[in-house]
Amino acid sequence: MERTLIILKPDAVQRGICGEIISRFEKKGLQVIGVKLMKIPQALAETHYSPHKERPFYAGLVKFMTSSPVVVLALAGKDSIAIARKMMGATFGSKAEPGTIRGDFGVSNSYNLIHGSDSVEAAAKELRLFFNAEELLEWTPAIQAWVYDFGKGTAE
Ligand code: D4T
Repeated sequence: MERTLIILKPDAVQRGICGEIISRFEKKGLQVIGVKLMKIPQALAETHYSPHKERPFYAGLVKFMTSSPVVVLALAGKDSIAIARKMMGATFGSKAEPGTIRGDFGVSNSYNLIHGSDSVEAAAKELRLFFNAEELLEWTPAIQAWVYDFGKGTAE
């Protein structure tokens, strides 16, 4: 199963909507294989957002992400990266479609509630940055056989 890194940003934690967001992923069928509350150290935030280093919003973004605790999730599922991104919605809360996490819960463009890895390479790198190997658990949900069709041997 593909893995992805999700960060419920400081605004999601402060607004008390982490449970609702995690619930959406659980109900969709994505499996939580890692979760923790943490305050992101400055150096980790800078590394994580280094692709945006030259962008005008970089300094504000790092300040925001280190300002208050976040909830970090590792999710697993077939095509979990694309599915989670679709559920998150467009980057800016003001533009995100209703039905998406950003569309339903926020209006701000910079306080946009959630981060999700955008590629297999980014997910692998980000999961390594935020979790030790032993913090990611291999487990089989009891409902797995009803979440996917395994009739042909693979998850469909
Ligand atoms: P992340 O990376 O947080 O999952 O968001 P996106 O993939 O949807 O968006 P992004 O990488 O382009 O932006 C990262 C992060 O920066 C904030 N941001 C972005 C901002 O404050 N001002 C801006 O103009 C942009 C483009 C929001 C998300």
